[in-house]
Amino acid sequence: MTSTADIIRDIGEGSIRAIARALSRVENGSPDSADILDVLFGKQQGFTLGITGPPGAGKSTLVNRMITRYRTTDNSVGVIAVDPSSPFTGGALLGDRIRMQSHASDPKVFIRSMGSRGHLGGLSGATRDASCVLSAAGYSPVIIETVGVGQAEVEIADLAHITLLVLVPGLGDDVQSMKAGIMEIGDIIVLNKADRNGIDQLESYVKASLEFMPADLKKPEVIRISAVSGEGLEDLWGAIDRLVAAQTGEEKTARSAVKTLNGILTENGIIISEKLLEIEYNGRKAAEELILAGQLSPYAIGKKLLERAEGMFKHNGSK
Ligand SMILES: Nc1nc2c(ncn2[C@@H]2O[C@H](COP(=O)(O)OP(=O)(O)O)[C@@H](O)[C@H]2O)c(=O)[nH]1
Ligand SMILES: [Mg+2]
Repeated sequence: MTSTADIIRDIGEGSIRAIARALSRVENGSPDSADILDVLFGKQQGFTLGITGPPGAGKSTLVNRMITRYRTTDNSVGVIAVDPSSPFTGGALLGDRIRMQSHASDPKVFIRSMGSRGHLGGLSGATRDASCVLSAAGYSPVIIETVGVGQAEVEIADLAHITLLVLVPGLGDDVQSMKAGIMEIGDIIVLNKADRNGIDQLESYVKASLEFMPADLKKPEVIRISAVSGEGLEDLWGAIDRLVAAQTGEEKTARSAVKTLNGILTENGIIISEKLLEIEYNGRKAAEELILAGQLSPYAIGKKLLERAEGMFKHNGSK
């Protein structure tokens, strides 16, 4: 196995193979992934762009346009396509690859599909760590495309410095915008397929919904585009550039550091809890059985584990 130090050195020298290797290790939660990420964390540069929205909204088509746009300024572009490992998204992902294929042979474009394999932090943890690797390897922007408008996607989109919510006419208002809080995901709401009927209704609908946003939240910009024809893209690029410019380096770094710490604490909490379950109940499975048998509630178990942890800390402190 290639050593951590070798991987990090090779990433510094721009080795695509080392980047792919680091990505596999962090995705699988391999034992040295924390050491790799520890070094790479401080080397991150540039910015991350999250793109979320219902399947078929044109996210991948837009990502393809974005890659072209950032390649003309000679940026290296990283793309993380998040695949929730559902049998239904396999096809969508294949479609993504085809739509981004024009960039497949460009060495300065790195496209990675993410599954939830092994990573304790689930897809959002795996995506966060992959984004750290790509960003440290010099890709900017790192674009994170995630399918859907549920809590998991919101979490993933929230990792990025700037997030775009892509909506389209005719996909059903129930799916895309009726969900409470969905409008609050995006810094920019992109209304794609402006060439289609229904775009005016969608725009009125979205703008009306934004009126109900809590007053202390910044309202997202709403921009119409057609990812296929290219209409409106200049406006969108301008809006993204303004948001990038408005975030100072320190703000971006602080935000990303706090979010990363929150994620790691949650993951550590899971590890510690599993260990405590082992000590106290002979493991999670046995604890679950106690709950199902009606002998203990999940709350009682949670309380017991915390007491146990506190007891351990007291014990260690008094030594
Ligand atoms: N008419 C029209 N079709 C589009 C537009 N953008 C994307 N599409 C089409 O919508 C379909 C889904 O696009 P895709 O990028 O895979 O959507 P994703 O699932 O959100 O990534 C494809 O057939 C695209 O060609 C657009 O602006 N107008
Ligand atoms: Mg897609």
